[in-house]
Amino acid sequence: NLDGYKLWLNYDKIEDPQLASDYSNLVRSIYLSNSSDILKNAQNELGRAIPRLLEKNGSYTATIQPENTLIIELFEKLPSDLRLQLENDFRTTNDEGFLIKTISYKSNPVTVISAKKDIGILYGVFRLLHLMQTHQKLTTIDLIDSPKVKLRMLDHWDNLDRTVERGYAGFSLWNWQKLPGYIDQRYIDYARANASIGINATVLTNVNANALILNPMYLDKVEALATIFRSYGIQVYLTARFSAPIELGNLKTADPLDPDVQNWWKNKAAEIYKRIPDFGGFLVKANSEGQPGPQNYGRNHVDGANMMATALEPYGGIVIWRAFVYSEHDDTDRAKQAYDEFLPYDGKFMDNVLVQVKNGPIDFQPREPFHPLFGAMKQTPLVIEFQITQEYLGFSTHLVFLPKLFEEVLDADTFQKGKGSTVSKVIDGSLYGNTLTGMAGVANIGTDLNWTGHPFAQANWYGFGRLAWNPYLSAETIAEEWLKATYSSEKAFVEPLKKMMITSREAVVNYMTPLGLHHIFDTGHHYGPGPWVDDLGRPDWNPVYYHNADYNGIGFDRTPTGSNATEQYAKELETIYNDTRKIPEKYLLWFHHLPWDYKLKNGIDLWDGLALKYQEGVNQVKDMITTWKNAKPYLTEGQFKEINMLLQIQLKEAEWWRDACLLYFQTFSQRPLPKGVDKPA
Ligand code: GCW
Repeated sequence: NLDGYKLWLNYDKIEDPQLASDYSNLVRSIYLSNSSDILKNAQNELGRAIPRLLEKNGSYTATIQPENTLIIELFEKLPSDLRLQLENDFRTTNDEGFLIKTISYKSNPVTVISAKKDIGILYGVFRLLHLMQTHQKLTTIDLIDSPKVKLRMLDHWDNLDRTVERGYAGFSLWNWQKLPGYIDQRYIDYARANASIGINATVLTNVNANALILNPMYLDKVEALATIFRSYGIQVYLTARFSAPIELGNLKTADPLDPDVQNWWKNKAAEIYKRIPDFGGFLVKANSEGQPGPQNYGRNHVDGANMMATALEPYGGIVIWRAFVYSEHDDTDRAKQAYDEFLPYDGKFMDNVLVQVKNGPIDFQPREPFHPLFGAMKQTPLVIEFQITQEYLGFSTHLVFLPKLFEEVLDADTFQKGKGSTVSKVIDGSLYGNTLTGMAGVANIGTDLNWTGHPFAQANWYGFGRLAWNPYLSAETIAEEWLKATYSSEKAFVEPLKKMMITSREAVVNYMTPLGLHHIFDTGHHYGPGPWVDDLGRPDWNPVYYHNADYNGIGFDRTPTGSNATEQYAKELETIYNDTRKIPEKYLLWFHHLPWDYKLKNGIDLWDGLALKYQEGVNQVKDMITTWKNAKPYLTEGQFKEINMLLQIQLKEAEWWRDACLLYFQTFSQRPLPKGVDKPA
């Protein structure tokens, strides 16, 4: 099925005669300056889209004319009477923002796409095309939009041998062997897709990758990719292995306070910027899961990050330092360790350092409360790291719409500066007034024909980009945009499918880890259930560490009688989380160890409630299958079949999760399954 290759940039023919005629009028006479690579790409995109949407070419004028129906030009280059009309709107747009507006020029109505910089024009053109392919009325339009977050970044976990850590969509896109000479069309289409949703940064390599990427041979290849991506407004970043000065530079140490080490990084930065003047900087995983770091030399994260930041600073580069740390030598609750370790460093990092924090305190689970560092770390810009690839959410086999998860985290109130101190406000910088802001998503992209393995996983890439642009968008809006752009704008198709996508996140929580359970996945691959696993080398990797099921009950006590992780949250939340009567039940077993006969809010026993949640997850997948079958008239045979097969697997595996977890937990609860829960096969 080749359909999926074009992602949400299908540009299917507009069948509605009224819309087709309106849009044809709009592109009857276009002015678009193409004085830069970015603007040329804007023109290329129009050239690609208009003939498909309208079965005719747009016609262009060489200069701005009174007869123009669409004028696409930088604000400062617009004729003065247009500028005057738009001046006010430009007070609120930032350097990457744009406007699309119908105004009048020499007594004729004209639609103007304008921006302060070329990249805004490209974003505006993509938005106009999106509005067309999702059948919006455009006879008069008044749209101003600017991204709220500066770094909108994909983190690839791609190794140089083209395997992708936690990648379920084939191999890495980056063909290192053929680069730099051979430019795969895929690089361009990847950049187009990203630019269409506003992604402006990409980390090409895995945080666990070796140091080789920093060798000149590879830097030549990175340069070739950076050249393409630059023409779509995307900056390239690399992961930097902390021990690179030893591995590549033959130094005896990588101690960040050693002058030779500092010089090595300075020279490396100079070498990179000579090739790639707009190089973004380094993403670093240090002293985490066995990666080398400053602690190997008795130094700390601040020493390490600032040493690299010093090397990059002359060129405007930045360091993104990950806070995903937890140690097997520390028997503190794993959920507490990153906060304990990083909070004391607040205010000590250089201005060009950002700390990247995963959305939750454990590890990309189907549901976690937000990471307590958000809001607490007040003087350090934090990048939130989401995982778009579905390591703990059924790989590319299960349909799970992640923007619902992202939205839940972004909307969460940290209370760290009073009520309304949401994670979004931490991330967009509005809470503490920082200007360097970022959102990162671990990419789910690979060489599969449809890029993401599961066709609906494209929606997670799309949705991540949209939320990075505007963290206040709703998951519903995003689902609707994506469905319309990817499949069909028919209401009878969109409405039920939207509902299915929104439910899909709760479904996976229900059939994998309901009521706050977490990390009960089988070892290593993290695909199926493994709540019984208790014999791994590191106790903090054993599922039993997280669910603590015994004859008395189940759950992780993170209240003052247990690990007291709740103290890392603001008082308002600490009180709620500590209190079984106040805590939202979706977090119940994350924070509490409770007896099997504990009474849930609906009056039933915990054991029964848990079992019914597992069943609910299975039932929700059955409903998804029905919704998909009903959508058949709007789909090609290939589209229908592909997802139907995947949903059938998802159902089987939802049942597997339910049966495995309930049979295992039942050995402790020693209670029968309640009415309504299917007997295990
Ligand atoms: O959850 C773990 C993953 C690792 C990953 C690590 C991290 C890149 O299982 O595969 O390594 O998180 O985020 O560093």
